Amino acid sequence: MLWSMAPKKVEGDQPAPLMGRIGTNLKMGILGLPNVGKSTFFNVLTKSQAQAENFPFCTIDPNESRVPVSDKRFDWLVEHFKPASRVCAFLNVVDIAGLVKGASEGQGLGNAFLSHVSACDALFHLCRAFDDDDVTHVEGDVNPVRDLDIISSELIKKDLQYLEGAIDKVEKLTIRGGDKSKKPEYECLLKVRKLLEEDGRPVRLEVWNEKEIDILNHHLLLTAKPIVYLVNLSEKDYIRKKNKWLPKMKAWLDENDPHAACIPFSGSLELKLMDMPEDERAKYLKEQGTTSALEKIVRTGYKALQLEYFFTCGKDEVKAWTIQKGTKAPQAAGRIHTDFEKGFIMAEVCKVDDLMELGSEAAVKAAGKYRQQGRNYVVEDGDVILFKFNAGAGLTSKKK
Ligand SMILES: Nc1nc2c(ncn2[C@@H]2O[C@H](COP(=O)(O)OP(=O)(O)OP(=O)(O)O)[C@@H](O)[C@H]2O)c(=O)[nH]1
Ligand SMILES: [Mg+2]
Repeated sequence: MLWSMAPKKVEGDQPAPLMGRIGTNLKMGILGLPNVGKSTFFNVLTKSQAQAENFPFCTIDPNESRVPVSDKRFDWLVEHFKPASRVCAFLNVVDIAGLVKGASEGQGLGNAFLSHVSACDALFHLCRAFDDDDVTHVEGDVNPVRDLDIISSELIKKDLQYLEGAIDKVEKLTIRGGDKSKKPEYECLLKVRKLLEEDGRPVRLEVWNEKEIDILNHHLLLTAKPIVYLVNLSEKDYIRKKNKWLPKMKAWLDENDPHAACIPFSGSLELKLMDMPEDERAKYLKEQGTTSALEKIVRTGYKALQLEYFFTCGKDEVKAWTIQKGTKAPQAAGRIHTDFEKGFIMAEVCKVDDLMELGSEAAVKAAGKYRQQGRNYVVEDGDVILFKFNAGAGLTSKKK
């Protein structure tokens, strides 16, 4: 049965260049058919008041907000260091307009909608699996598997349209203009077109080499964006962890997006919880034998963006610094201050899990688990780091 599937690990996965935009200000967009509960979900997630009403295309302009990423390790560090200030990591979330069949040909909000998807780096694909005769479904009835097909095929169609123009441009330069430097790009784009057109497969499912990723990152295709699937259930189904669509959706995912995470949640339960005072909420969840899915959804979204964080800790501040996966120590230091990157000497690193297990920095040092790392060190999620850098006039070490 499908219940909170974790993304499957790819065998023999090598650290490869990342597909997508470079930077740490990346966004998760909420994708789905109109009137499936995207804005309601956005509101409970970000504690905002975006308009959510029972009619399709209620949302037109995207709403954006950020949500704190909850993390027990961060809470432990705050408890341990008792800092004057604390800064956790945040996930940027964008609520976008609903997409309908034919959007790539201009139906519904058409291209405006697709440009909103394009501005996001990964997507929460929200599927309606709750019955409610009062809530209009644009396709007439509830069928999340059909909805998955509609949206996936619109994204593929839109990428194909985009490719027509892109291929034409490069073709002019390389085939007719004789510019050999554009040949690899031309060939890569033809390969993408074949994948989308003949196999109907999204770009994100294919394994690409470094050069191809570099080319694809100039085009940022819609089907290259990672997707986290969210299944919106009734409160009752969510609590009993049962819904007739879940096995069918799992079969669809196995076939169409086997490495993706899929998380069931209940918009109506989350909405109810949001309006309760803290103690009442805890009591209700205990009585029902359930938990809110929001924290997990936020953490999974953050991972889908290929973001992670390291910590700096002290009496002044405990802070989670967002970096892209695969960032090396000097560039991670540069997140704090450009001088840290320019004058980088080394990083003193320990794992937050070791710190939590052994209880203090002194104990971690005594156990030989505090490591000095140089400029080639790839920072890992949950590293606790103290950077040493050359501040210009002689060597100094500075704590942040
Ligand atoms: N029963 C039930 N109704 C919901 C749920 N989530 C949203 N709704 C209702 O569905 C209607 C549409 O909700 P929205 O959140 O505006 O949906 P949307 O996907 O943002 O819609 P568009 O912006 O038009 O694409 C509203 O009447 C909501 O009250 C849910 O989890 N359960
Ligand atoms: Mg909306």
